[in-house]
Amino acid sequence: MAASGRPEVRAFVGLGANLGDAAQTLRSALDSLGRVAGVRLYRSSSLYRTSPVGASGPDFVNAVAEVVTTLTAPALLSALQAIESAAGRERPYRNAPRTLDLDLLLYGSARIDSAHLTVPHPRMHERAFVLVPLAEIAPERVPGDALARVQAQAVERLDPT
Ligand code: PH2
Ligand code: MG
Ligand code: MG
Repeated sequence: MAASGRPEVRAFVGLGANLGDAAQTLRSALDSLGRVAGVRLYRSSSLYRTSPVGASGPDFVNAVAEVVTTLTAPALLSALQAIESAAGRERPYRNAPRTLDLDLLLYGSARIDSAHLTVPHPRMHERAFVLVPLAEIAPERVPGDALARVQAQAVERLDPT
């Protein structure tokens, strides 16, 4: 139990960007995430260059972060959307190229199906750009055969700079 009286929950956030200086945007988003009241950045994966999946435009940079939070899942989602907006995120059409996308992948072991939020993220197990960084930091959260099923999707780990 944290000082807020709410239990601490481990949540995983997927980060992606394919407009502007995507790597720098992701580093800055990780920093912003750790500064949200009620959120502690526990660990983050390497950055990966990935081919767009079901989307057009330039390659993406993706990563996954694990946070420990006393926020509810909807409150954490709002915080993620505020960070997206601050990075200049616009939504002209579905899967449009984006300056920053922050997706709530997992919230403890919760299953959530509301109008605004579905957790676990409904498409995460089809996406190497989520599973490869997630497996780097939390292999126990990736089902055994999941990585093999997405191995055709191009994912390249970027050197730390
Ligand atoms: N995000 C999408 C759709 N396709 N492809 C890659 N490589 N990385 C993404 O973050 C991504 C995507 C929708 O959010
Ligand atoms: Mg997304
Ligand atoms: Mg999103």
